Amino acid sequence: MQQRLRDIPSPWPENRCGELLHSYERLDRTKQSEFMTLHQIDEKLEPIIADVLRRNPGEPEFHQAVYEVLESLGRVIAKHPDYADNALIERICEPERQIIFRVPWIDDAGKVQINRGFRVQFNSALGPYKGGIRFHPSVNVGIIKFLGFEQTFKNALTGMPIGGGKGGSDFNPRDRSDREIMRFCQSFMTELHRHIGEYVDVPAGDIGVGGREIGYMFGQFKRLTNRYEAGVLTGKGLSFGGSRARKEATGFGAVYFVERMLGRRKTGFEGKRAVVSGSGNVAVYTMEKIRAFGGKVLACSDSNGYVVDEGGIDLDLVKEIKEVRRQRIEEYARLKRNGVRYVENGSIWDVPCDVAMPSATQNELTGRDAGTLVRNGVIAVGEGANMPSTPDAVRIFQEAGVLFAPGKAANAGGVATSALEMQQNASRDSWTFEQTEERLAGIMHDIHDSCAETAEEYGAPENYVLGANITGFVRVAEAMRALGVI
Ligand code: NDP
Ligand code: 2IT
Repeated sequence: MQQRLRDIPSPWPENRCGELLHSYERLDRTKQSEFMTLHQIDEKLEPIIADVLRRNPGEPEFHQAVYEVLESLGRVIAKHPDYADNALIERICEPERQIIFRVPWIDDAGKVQINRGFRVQFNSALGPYKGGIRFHPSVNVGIIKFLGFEQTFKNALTGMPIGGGKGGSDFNPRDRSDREIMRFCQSFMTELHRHIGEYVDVPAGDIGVGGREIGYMFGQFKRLTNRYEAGVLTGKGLSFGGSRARKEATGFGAVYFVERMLGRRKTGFEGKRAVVSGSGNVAVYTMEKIRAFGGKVLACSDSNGYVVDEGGIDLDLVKEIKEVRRQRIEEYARLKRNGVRYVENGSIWDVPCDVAMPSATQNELTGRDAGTLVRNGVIAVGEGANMPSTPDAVRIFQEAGVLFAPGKAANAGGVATSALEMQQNASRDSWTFEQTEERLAGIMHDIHDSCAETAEEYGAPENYVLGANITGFVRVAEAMRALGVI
């Protein structure tokens, strides 16, 4: 029997739309239809959301990701009711395969450590599963499922032949020696290698996984399989089959997207003040491209705090601190005293700016933060991270008329360039930086334009959330229909 929404605990206690979703059953008929209109939720979709909540308990990030996509699909179902046939949407919400495994390794003190490894192979309608690996203590199956679900639509938006997947571990790389990182990566790959392959599933990096970790994992894959299968992982170093511009691609791509979005309002980054959260791979190259487009980045952060540099963030210093010394961002303020402020445990979104680019992690920008940004006159928000804005924050931006680029569209440049790396590996070729960046820019412009066109087609101009969700969904749905009940 189908469970009702009221029987399921609210997945996002702090969120207005989470509360609304939870209390839907208690509203009278008029209020229920107001809710439906507000959220564009087709009545056929409500039991699907209820089922996802019931069948995936304790996974609030996965609930949130599914809810945010299904919220956009009401208009598609109204126009093309057949997309709701044959449990197509239910199948899209169910991962094809979920792998959970033990990762034992030995630390530098000789002590045996245990972590949990995950790979969720979400959807392969468009191509082999593709998506990053995250090493962070917060990782659990719900987080990997949310990321795999998002990845499926993101990858569809790139227009490349790649399905969606995600993996990771609750391993905390912080303060671990290089040898410990290597031993962990080798143990992780010792299990993962049986589940991946050039035509099966192609992992890459994400939080806590960069070129160094991909190198150790590729080395172990090669050793276990006795195959130089370059296309099995992307984000590789240039010395062993990596693509130029992959490291820069997510950040650069996000800025290309936002620049084009601003262009529709006859403006651009030139002369704008930007705030970029995080100081990892995505954040660093987002900052670099903003500067190249004539903008000034005032602040960046890590999980301990944020730095504000009114003179504009000194990127060489950030790279030195984060990529070479692997230290905390607080070090920036220590090394560069003049005009620099370090704030511990505050919100970086309190810093007034024209463009905000959250590039750290999920739900890092709340409704409160969105309110502050709007009051401070923000004109555009581009998500470099995956789902960094809470549903409340997204609604506040949209209601205030702020241009809002959702992660699955704005940060797709990373995975798109991974697909370019796969192309180079398959043809045993190696392109120049310029060639690769040009392809990336073209892909980002195409993603922007197709999201904008879809939003207009469905009567919601400038609603990039709707545009991205519908475009991605339709591409996956069309392929799934053609492949039969799979
Ligand atoms: P990195 O590990 O290189 O950097 C992550 C940054 O975010 C660090 O500054 C980190 O700070 C900060 N951060 C991580 N977790 C938290 C947290 N819980 N609270 C506050 N800050 C946090 O990762 P990436 O730059 O690769 O990834 C950033 C985001 O971009 C993620 O959402 C990822 O899924 C997304 N993404 C990444 C792509 C890629 O190609 N790498 C592609 C598309 C999206 P600290 O060092 O203190 O932990
Ligand atoms: O979230 C993402 O898109 C990534 N972490 C990159 C995935 C990839 O396969 O390059």
